[in-house]
Amino acid sequence: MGTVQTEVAIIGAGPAGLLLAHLLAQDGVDSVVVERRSRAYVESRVRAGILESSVVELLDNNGLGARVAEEGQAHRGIYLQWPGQRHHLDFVELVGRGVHLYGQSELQLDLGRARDAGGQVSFYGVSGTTLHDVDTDRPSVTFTDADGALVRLEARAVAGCDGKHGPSRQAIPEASRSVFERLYPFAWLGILATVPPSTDELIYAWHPDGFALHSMRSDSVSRLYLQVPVATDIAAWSDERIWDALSTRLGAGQTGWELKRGPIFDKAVLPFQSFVMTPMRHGRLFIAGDAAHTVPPTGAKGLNLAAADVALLAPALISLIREGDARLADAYSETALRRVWRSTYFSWWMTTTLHTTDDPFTSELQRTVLEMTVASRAHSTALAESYAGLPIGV
Ligand code: FAS
Ligand code: PHB
Repeated sequence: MGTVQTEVAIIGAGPAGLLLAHLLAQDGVDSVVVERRSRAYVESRVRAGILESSVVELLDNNGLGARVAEEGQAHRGIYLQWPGQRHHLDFVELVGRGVHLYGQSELQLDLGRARDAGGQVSFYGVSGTTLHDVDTDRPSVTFTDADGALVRLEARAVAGCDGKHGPSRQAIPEASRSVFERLYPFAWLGILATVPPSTDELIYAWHPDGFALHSMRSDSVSRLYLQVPVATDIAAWSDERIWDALSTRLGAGQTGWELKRGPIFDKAVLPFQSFVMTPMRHGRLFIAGDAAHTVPPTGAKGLNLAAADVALLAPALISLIREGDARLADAYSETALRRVWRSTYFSWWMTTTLHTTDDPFTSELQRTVLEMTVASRAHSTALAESYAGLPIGV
């Protein structure tokens, strides 16, 4: 078995893992990233699209803001709608900040290029990732690399950034772990289509047939989602059926507005789940991103939470490894979880307010909440504050 030494072993080359690696490198702390998928696969995954302004600022402050500024789109707010009603919530007017539209796959490209420039070691296409001795100050990770060689990665700390299905969570003793979970009776069918968006900013639409969201990736590519039953088979949804459902749900009672259609080049069913695992730290193992928590995408929080976690974790690891000062590391889990639970609540609120059920009482409550939100500055400010996000570390 070959041995590799580093200061921080990072499991997972998603946004959490690569952004953590970049923030550590900014302070000269070495890391090795271990990823089970190929780099091409990781960079091609179609996922999130919205960045909170505090995340854009974090990227910009760390030399990663150029393409976000050039190719991203600054959005002042969103549209909330239900049949016959469409209301724009102007976050900049309400809370002084908006959001940025920038695809997660673009961010993955930026992070990968930054890591190349730093000349740091990453292992893609690994298997058998196993964590060892995380409750000592000499933890390690073993794995089989893409060439079939066994590798032991020795480190001062391990960052579990391995998403919803990774091994790092299990390295925390079951007796020490608490899991909080909420499943939903629906999912999203998401598409990417080569067609200019039919809106300038995102439309979140409640409709008796089901929720629909009109997002975008550029002036020529639209990203749209529609609520479907949880066990939906994508094969049952032809392009025409998808466009018909989106047109119905987004166009209901919107006189003079029509949804433009175009060739769909990507479609998938996305499961919904609220999940939080505590604590986010055990000994020298620190968990960040979807490895610790997943939220329904309705609140556009998943990627932003991952970034907020590692913005806290990087200085904690730097203090621990460089100065032997454990105070930030000891506070990491509690501090991160405050934002995790706020984002979990907001994602649950957006999801349960906008997704149709077959209960008439719930439908009346949902319409009432939407009417209150657009009519009351206090309610729309509360939504704006959560959607645009709070400063990191708050
Ligand atoms: P990630 O899951 O991105 O990365 C974890 C990495 O760890 C993966 O690359 C994985 O291959 C790797 N890994 C796992 N096990 C491993 C092992 N044993 N060894 C080595 N590596 C291992 N969020 C939004 O805000 N809006 C959206 O529209 C949205 N859509 C989504 C669609 C899908 C299909 C999914 C799954 C998520 C979506 N999300 C969305 C949430 C998503 O953006 C996550 O919040 C974000 O990717 C979190 O980043 P990471 O924590 O880095 O986890
Ligand atoms: C996206 O553009 O992929 C997106 C935007 C907002 C959401 C979810 C997904 O709430």
